[in-house]
Amino acid sequence: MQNPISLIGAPTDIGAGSRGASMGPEALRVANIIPVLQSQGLDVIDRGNLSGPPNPWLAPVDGYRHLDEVATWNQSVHDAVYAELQLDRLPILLGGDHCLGLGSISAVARHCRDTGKKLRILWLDAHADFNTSHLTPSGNIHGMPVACLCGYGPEVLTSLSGQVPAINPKWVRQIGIRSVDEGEKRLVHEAGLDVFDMRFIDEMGMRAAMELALALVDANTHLHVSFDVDFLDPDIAPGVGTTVRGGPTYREAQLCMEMIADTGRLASLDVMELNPAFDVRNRTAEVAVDLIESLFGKSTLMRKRAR
Ligand code: Z70
Ligand code: MN
Ligand code: MN
Ligand code: MN
Repeated sequence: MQNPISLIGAPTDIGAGSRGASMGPEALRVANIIPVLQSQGLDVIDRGNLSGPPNPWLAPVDGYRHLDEVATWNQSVHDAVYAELQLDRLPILLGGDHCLGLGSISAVARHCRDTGKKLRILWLDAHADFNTSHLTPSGNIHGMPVACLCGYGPEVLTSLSGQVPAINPKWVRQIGIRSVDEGEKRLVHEAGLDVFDMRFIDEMGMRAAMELALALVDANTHLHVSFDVDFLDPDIAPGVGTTVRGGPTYREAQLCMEMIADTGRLASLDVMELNPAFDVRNRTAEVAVDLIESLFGKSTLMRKRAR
């Protein structure tokens, strides 16, 4: 039933504000991502790592750091993810910083256009990643991929899917958000993103948030999950470049993943921003792999499909 899985490593920190996310793919492999997926009965191929330009670690130019290198990496991610989708495989992008969500989701958007699927994107993150070159406090492009997907950004980044905008903001559900810059807030509101921030999760619970976020997922839906590991509370996930206090607990994150698994519609995944340079004995990678196991259907007991 389940499409076979292809792991694609993208070892770069080209869009990030600190170095080290380039080591994320190997840390996830060391944390046994392949055997864990296989233990769920999945067919898994590791395609190895993509290659691309090194990180020159320069200051921003016109509001962007490393725009050319970011564009090159994203083109390569787009091509690799699109190739797997065309083979009816389920791509898992092992990041790498979150600027690469742009290439990954651009490929997914192109594939959904090809196949007439309805695209829904769950963006699990502490951050909205909805900055533009005018709004950004940092110039780091990992703070911009959702905006670029929605058509706010430089042509070299907005046009990767072959159509601008690549996606409609109404297709996005953001979960776990708790750090949004001032100008970014206005643009999130203006674009009409559906945001289940930590205030919502505190008040209503993860279950209500996920029920609403998944409400319109149906049999014709391609569900993409873009998992920024800084979504998680820093107590359980210190190994990221930008920790933000007050994220989902281990149990809340497990429930989030289990409810996504219950839809049976997960068709592509990004695992981003894991930074082994900030981690403690690869613990964050192990937590991420635990959660991915739930995302692919591990549950404590046999359960009836919820939908
Ligand atoms: C801030 C910016 C960001 C991830 C930090 C931070 C963005 N909004 N994203 N870490 N993953 O610089 O744009
Ligand atoms: Mn398909
Ligand atoms: Mn992010
Ligand atoms: Mn983030």
